[in-house]
Amino acid sequence: MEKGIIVGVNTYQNNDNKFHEEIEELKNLCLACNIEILDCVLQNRDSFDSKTYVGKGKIEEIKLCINSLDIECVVFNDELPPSQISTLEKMLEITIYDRTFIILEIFKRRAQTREAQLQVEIASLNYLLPRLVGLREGLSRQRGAGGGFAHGRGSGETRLELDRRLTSDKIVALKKELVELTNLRKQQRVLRAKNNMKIVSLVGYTNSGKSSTLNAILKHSKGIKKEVMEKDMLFATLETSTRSIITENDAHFLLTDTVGFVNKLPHHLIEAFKSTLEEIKESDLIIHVVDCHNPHYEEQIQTTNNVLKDLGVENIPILYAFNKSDLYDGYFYIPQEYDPAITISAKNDTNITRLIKMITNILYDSYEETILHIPYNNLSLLEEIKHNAIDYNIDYDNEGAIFKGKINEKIKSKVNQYKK
Ligand SMILES: Nc1nc2c(ncn2[C@@H]2O[C@H](COP(=O)(O)OP(=O)(O)OP(=O)(O)O)[C@@H](O)[C@H]2O)c(=O)[nH]1
Ligand SMILES: [Mg+2]
Repeated sequence: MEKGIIVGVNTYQNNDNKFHEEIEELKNLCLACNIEILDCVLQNRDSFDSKTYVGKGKIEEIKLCINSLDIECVVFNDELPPSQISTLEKMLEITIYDRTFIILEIFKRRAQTREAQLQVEIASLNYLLPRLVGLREGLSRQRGAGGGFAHGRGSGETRLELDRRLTSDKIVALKKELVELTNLRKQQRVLRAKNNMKIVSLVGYTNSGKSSTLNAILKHSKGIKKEVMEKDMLFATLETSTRSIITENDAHFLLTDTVGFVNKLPHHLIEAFKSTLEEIKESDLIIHVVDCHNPHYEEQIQTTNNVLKDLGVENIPILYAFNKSDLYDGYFYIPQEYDPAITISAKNDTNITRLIKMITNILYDSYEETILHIPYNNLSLLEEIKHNAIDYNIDYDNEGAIFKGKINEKIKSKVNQYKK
């Protein structure tokens, strides 16, 4: 483990809570990168110092801290512009990381599929591009091998220009490869649309239980039950996975698990993950999973909603699922502004059938309760009706089939003459 300290500036005038939550979260993000945080140097200010992020006095405090605790790196709670990084590295003579770098590093370690790897690499290179000054030993920073931003400083301007060009070229090449993969996704989406398939996306703060909720719903599905990974770690899910869900009453939808969001999610990451997150925009319904046991759940909801806004997600119904109710002491009252909403425990299977019922009610809102009498000479129509219906049962009499259930707009016009 590398030994580090965190430096943070609280610019939220009236919100100490939010700031301290961010610092706690950064500690966990650092742990996920094998950095153990031994101390924090924090400061309240209206804005960041343009040269040194914190005030001059604080720089001395950081130096003392570095020396007394044998610190190897300093992690800043915000994304630092390139000029601040080089100033701070000169002043402190130590490896410097910022929040964005740490998050990118975690994503890099977790990315499994080619698509996720490409997205993370594009985001990292875009982040590095303006920070190339001093990065001489290749583009990927070697941790523990003098990997700070300014190490190896001293080569000429021409080398820097070359590095910049090589990095830009690499970004272009990676983007091209990503577009090819994304096109495949698009084709799959077109196919789904043709099949009139409903799409539901699970979104929410990292570690809130999105993947667990998908698995819990899957247990009640009549379809194939291939579970997704759930784990107590930040950003366990980096790739979207989709499962087909068939409910007890034959409602059918596709359920998609997505990457979790976090405070100050780097802009470059959102950009790079846009193609994957694009799917959220095409959903018929979003399930916003919230960890109601987390004391900062309301801020996490806000952060998630802000990222959704950044992605251009609008006019899609949102159903709030307040998860981990089993951990909550007593009864969890859902604040009024979150509506429709439900408390669930993905772990204990509490309220999952009710959640599924709410999902299908919203998805199939426009479906109409109908009774039809289909003659035996037109039974092929019955097959088509079944594909466009939910909650149905079929009986037979002397003349044909009696269908009772809910049907969609598409089939309604075709069956008018058979209405009872
Ligand atoms: N007690 C309790 N723990 C839960 C519940 N749901 C999920 N968890 C735990 O919370 C942790 C995170 O769950 P995930 O389902 O991986 O969370 P996620 O939202 O998919 O997280 P990321 O993919 O990292 O964004 C795991 O350790 C789960 O076992 C629940 O209802 N109750
Ligand atoms: Mg997950």
